[in-house]
Amino acid sequence: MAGSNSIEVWMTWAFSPAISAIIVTLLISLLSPVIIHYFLYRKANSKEPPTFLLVGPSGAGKTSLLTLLANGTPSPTHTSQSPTTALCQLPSSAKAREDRYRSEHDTTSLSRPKFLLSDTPGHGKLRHHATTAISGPKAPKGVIFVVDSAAVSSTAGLAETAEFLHDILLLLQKRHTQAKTSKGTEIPVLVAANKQDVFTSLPVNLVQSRLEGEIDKVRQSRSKGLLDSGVANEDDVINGDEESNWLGEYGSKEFSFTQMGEHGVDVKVLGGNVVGNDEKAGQVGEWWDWIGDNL
Ligand SMILES: Nc1nc2c(ncn2[C@@H]2O[C@H](COP(=O)(O)OP(=O)(O)OP(=O)(O)O)[C@@H](O)[C@H]2O)c(=O)[nH]1
Ligand SMILES: [Mg+2]
Repeated sequence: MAGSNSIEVWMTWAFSPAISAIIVTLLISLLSPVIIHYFLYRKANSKEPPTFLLVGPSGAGKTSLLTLLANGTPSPTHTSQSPTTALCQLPSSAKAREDRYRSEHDTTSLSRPKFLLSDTPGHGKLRHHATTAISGPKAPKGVIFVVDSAAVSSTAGLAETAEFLHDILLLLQKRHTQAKTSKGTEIPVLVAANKQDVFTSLPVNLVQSRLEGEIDKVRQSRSKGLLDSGVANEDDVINGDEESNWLGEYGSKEFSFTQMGEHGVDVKVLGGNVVGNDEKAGQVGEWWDWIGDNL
């Protein structure tokens, strides 16, 4: 009874024209947006920056790219033995996703968001670092698969690169199809056709078509291998096991990166070079734009 009485007294006072009630109401209405903004802003700020993952065969230029994006200049590198992470910031030359509708003449400063770039070793025996980072609980914001555009002109180099890329794309595809909701499972992939400065390097469109052709061979031989080894049988085909191990559009004759869109993996192939001769050094503008688009 005493409780309801005191509420009644309080309500009577709150709705009365008393000056103290008006001041308190005014203070509440003025301060509450400020307080809500403060809490929301603090929450947004305390979030860890998103992570982009660098993967690709050994010698493709992942560590060189990491040092260039983090420090502005590429440093000399050695074959990586363990993963490393660096904090990077989008340069003002690249527009972040949130700034994409800004007018060219808008002079207020761009947001220049920060992100983490995580380098993984490309050596065959150390690729579990890359695969666990992709299939682990905390998904990366995007994957940058670095390719040596000169190495893919040789049969062996092309086969190694395509096989690794096939496995990475299949992991991402499985992550997407096995997820209960599609939220956070659409991980875009940038195939960074690096070393465009090298005389023997293939142009970007050729890097793309050769990789697509070779990935097609990999998925054919993997599916044949499953059937031949007895791991998969006719029942598996019916149950969809074979289908879930097939990259891209199931049963399609030719593989293309666009098929990955259906599986929540947007693949872009863009060229550049981390190091090179003086006037062409550090041509990574298209890659920065891709990072900005996906931040
Ligand atoms: N010409 C040229 N050389 C490059 C370019 N990018 C990287 N390199 C060279 O390629 C070599 C290998 O680069 P790394 O960055 O160590 O390669 P990585 O992908 O980290 O290799 P792992 O750590 O073994 O997986 C280095 O000698 C780089 O200087 C480029 O754009 N052009
Ligand atoms: Mg390295």
